[in-house]
Amino acid sequence: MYPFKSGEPELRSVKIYEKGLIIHHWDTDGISSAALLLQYLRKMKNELAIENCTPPIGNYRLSDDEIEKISSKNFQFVIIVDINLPKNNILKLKEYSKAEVFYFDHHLQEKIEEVHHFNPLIEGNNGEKYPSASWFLKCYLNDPVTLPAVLGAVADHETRIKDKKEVYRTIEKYLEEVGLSFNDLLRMVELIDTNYKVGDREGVLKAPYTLLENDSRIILENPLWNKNLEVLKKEVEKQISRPPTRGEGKVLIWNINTPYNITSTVTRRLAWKNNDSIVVVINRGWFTDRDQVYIRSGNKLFDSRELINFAHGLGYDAGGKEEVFAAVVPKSETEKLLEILLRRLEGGR
Ligand SMILES: [Mn+2]
Repeated sequence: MYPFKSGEPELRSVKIYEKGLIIHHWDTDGISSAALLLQYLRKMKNELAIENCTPPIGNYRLSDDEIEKISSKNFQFVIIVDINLPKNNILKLKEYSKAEVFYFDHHLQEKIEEVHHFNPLIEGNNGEKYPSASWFLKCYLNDPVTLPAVLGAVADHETRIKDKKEVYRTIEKYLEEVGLSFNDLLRMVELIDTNYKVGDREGVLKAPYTLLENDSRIILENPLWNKNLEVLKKEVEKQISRPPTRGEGKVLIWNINTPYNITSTVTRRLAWKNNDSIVVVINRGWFTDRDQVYIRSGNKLFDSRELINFAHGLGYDAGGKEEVFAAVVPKSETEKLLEILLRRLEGGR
């Protein structure tokens, strides 16, 4: 259980209100976390009016327009979950909406004192025990292990969740009890994530309500999500079967133009196929005004931390993981950034 200060989840204090908003990430962990919050709030006070929203897919900040739109609806409380919004963005939301703001996350971030900020990593807890926002919420709300809690954890780590021994043991026990396999979980995550990958923001917003049913069949047999998955799989296969735009040397480049948010998947698959190279994928088709630049190597041929910091230093919006670099670049600057990155990856400075 998450160590509470007072013995009761502080979130309970929203009981005095009538109207609230949940802002969540568009991926399975965000959707699962929203489902857990909805479930908790409904159970606590049936008459609460709760809405949910997600930033435009691919944007890790709320625009001024969105903040204004939210503010015009007079929410008394806002819960942000699983999305690492910039601090000034959250403070602006608080100031304009005049709502009480709760923020639950498990990303590395600085503590925001001006809102009710809950993040086990900031409090010095072991990240191993809180692999996802959904898992953290399960602990925070003192919930039993449910499908949304499990799905968020599997979504954020895929098969690597098996390395987190304590959590994985709990998941295995859950699977045995409900008669599901780990592959079923992976399949559910894949299906739920189709919503954002095809760019269906409405679908993302409806998904927490589907998860609230706590029924794996409703997820596995969802006709729309299965259709999405078929379309996405075909598109990924199509993109990875094309030859690179630049195929010589240590760095291979693919210029793609797909309207789907599959750049990460395409880059991963290409990196698996080209183990001895650094793979660069530029997708020109997801945003109208910006390009996605992904770099990945299956063999640790570059230091992504270093590259991310370098891009930040140049003022670019970049992030990633151990073996992945991801950036979103205004179209007019893509070529310039690519040139700089390539020089770095190829060894020159
Ligand atoms: Mn997450």
